[in-house]
Amino acid sequence: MGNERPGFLYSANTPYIEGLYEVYLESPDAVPEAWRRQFDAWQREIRPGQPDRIHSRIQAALLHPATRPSRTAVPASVTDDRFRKQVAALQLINAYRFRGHRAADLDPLRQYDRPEVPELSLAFHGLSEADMDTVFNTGSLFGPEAASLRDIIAQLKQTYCGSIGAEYMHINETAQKRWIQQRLEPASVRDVLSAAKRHQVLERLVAATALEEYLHTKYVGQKRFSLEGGETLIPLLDEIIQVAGQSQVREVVVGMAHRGRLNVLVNIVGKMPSELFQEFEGRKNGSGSGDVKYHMGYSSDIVTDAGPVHVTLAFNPSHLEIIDPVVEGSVRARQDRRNDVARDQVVPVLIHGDAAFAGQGVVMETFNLSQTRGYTTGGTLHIIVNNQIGFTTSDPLDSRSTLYCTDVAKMVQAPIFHVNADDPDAVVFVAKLALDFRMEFNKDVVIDLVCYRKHGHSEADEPYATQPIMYQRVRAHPGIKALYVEKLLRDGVITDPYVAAMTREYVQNLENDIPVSRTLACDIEYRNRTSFEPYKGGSWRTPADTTLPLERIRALAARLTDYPPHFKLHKAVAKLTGARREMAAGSIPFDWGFGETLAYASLVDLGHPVRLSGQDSARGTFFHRHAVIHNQEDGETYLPLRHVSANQATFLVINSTLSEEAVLAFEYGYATSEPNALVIWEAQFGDFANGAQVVIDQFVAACEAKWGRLCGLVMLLPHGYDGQGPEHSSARLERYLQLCAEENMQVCFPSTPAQMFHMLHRQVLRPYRRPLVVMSPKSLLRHPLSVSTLADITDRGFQLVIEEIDQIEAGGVSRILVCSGKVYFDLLEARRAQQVDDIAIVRVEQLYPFPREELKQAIERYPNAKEVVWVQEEPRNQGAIAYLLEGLHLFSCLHEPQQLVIVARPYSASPAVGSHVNHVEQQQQLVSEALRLTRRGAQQPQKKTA
Ligand SMILES: Cc1ncc(C[n+]2csc(CCOP(=O)(O)OP(=O)(O)O)c2C)c(N)n1
Repeated sequence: MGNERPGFLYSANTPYIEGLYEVYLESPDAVPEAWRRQFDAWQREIRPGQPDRIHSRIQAALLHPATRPSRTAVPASVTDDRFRKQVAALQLINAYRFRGHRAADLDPLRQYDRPEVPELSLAFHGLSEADMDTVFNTGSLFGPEAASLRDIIAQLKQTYCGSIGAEYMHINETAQKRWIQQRLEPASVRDVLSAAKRHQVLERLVAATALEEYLHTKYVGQKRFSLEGGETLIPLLDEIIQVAGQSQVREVVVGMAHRGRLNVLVNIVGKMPSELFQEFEGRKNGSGSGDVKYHMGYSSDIVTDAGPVHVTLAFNPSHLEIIDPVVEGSVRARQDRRNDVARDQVVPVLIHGDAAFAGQGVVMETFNLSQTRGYTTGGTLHIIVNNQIGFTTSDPLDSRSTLYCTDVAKMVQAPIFHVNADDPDAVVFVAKLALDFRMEFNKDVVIDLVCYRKHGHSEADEPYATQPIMYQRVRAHPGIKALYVEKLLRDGVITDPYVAAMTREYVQNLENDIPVSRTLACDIEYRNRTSFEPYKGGSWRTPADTTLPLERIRALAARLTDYPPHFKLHKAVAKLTGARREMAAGSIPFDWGFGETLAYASLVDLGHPVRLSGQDSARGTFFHRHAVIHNQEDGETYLPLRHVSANQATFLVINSTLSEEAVLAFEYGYATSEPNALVIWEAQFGDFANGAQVVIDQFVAACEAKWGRLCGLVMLLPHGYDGQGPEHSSARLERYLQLCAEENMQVCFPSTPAQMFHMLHRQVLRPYRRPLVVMSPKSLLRHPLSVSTLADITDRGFQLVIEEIDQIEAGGVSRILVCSGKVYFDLLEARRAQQVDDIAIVRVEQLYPFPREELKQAIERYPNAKEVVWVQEEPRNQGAIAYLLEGLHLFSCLHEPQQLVIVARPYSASPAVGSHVNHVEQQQQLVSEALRLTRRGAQQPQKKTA
């Protein structure tokens, strides 16, 4: 900025500068010459089509070496008193925009005195009582109008320090800030709701209150996690759905935890009262082992002025906040199905508790997904039911380190509207404002509904023991409905008998089992809905033809190895592309990357979308996939899988954020909403999936049993004892196998590229949807023996068990090795090297559901085998062995007098040794033991080679 830089550009003056900038935008001549030139210069730097980053420029300017702390917020160089006061008035207006929320009337319990906020005082800006009747230019507060300082302050207090505390000045984009400002200012204009609207609000408030009271007296002491103290949530949600309908939103997907869930289910989503009562009475039947009533999901079509909106309340496990990314994934799938590129037809709404929102890391992970290409849903509406108490008993002082429970949302510059739940008019205003913001800017937005909790954490809990003072105030609180009724009576909007009749009618409806939500639509078309009907009858044994004729392989391969002529490929990628051409021609064997890529190509060609995400997934962590080709000259990218055929389905590969929990949950949510697609999450190394353990336990393994939801998600977990140390060797196969029951998922350990091809093909082509957990390889990606032929793709499908491949005389076999995955090749190589001819090797490619028949048959081929040996690379306390023994899977395949022998690494606390030399020794010992090389007196394999 050189010499022209105004002399008072100090950090303490940020509000001043921003205020001045606001004035400049409205009327450039109203600001001093030096500033006008400065702002003109900044404006010129804005590139067409780019957002106005003037705020960043101010911040950057403040970091200039010349920056030094100012003693006063008012620039010293401004000498003219009249002008100085005008600037001070603008500065004060801006201070309310920045800091007014600190003095807002947000707490229904009025537990603390509202803080003195220095920036909101006259003195802070060099003003005094004597200036109260002076008339000032107000920037945009009153439009172009000037006003007295007294009127300005009155308006500011009403706008920023009433029932709404707005935090939005942290947003960089000027357009967004100005949009919010124009909606908030001045409050005297915005705070007018029609009588009809207030009737509606009252009606929903009566519903929310009456339901809780009804359940409280009918089901005494039963847990329901009452909404009392925060009943305004119901009119808030009602408004959101109505506004959504008017904005042409066709689906709203809601994720929420326990608090107030039953109320939302009945009063918003239209669950039949009788269904809820049956659950309270423990009479509800259903398939699977089920879940408690406050975790169940529901959906319906709600009538709005502009057509029906499909509202889904997602099922929910107890683990707080983990539903957030699941809902986001589900929304993304619904948007994709509708080809909703603007992301305006389906909107996610997430309802949080204050402690959970501040405390759970997955909230941050989900925010971090919100604007990324592969995961954005065009903005989420977050609602915090902030009852000002965290956990069962704890104070905010113990449950967070931030001022507000919502501060994490600032990481994506979401506007945050704190609102007092005792003021339903303000809540409804904020509901519309927030949804309109989301629709306008496709960004996240937060409503912090500040309320209280009438009972303990649950109804069986005693809150006075730990919160005596808070609960004295709770006891003295008349209730939100009572306050609102009082207000409406005062305003002459209603009469007493009207409310009594409304309440009576609501209770009668409950008792007569009439839906008590808004009107439900029953005759809308289902074109854009997910249907799992086609997948319900099948079993994992339902056959599917996963083979591919030679001409299809060749046609697909031609597309996969094609790229724009001007593309200069990286050497390694060019080599790989050439090799893939040869593989398709049958001149060299198939490798892993090609088998996998061919499966994707075939699926998109058949109309099944493919979505693959994970860290580095586009290239492949181990450099084998290269689904995205990069032109080495200009960085341009090309995805051959998007050019397979004219009417193909979409192929999306995403290099994910560095998250396991939120990303896996997102993909889970996507897969539960899009059964037609192949949805894959890939861990960078399999063990990193333990960062997503909640998702695996709560959703992948148990979702169907708890909530009856099917899901065809695939998890690719690189697993293999390759000597890379304890952190990268094991995908913890044992943990997945321990979670297996009731055919809830499939666990596979494919050993060849063709097996990978058929397994992925089968996952989509079978009319059957269950999660598929895959121990995927690292070293096998380039292993010379882990290859396939064209015939393996054209002639046979996925083999649950692969029998002996060498010419071994069956009658002479005395020992059968049974194994899975990469160790097979070590065994095979050693057996060939040692010319062992009395040991057969059989591979189990699917561990769950266990293919007993197939393995039994394979074992029966060797009538003289006395021993069946399970060989695994994992330590004895890990891998598949415990599962195989416990489930008698191996025993049931033996026949008298066969013995079962186990060969594994020794028991170990850690998955693998750190030293490569130790690893090699262990591996050789394992192989030798399995092949009885030591007992035979044969030399160790490496010695022989030497
Ligand atoms: C991940 C997780 N940790 C702990 C719990 C146990 N728990 C259930 S509710 C709750 C308190 C939640 O407080 P808040 O988020 O403020 O919601 P509120 O119950 O007050 O509405 C806790 C700790 C849980 N359900 N999930």
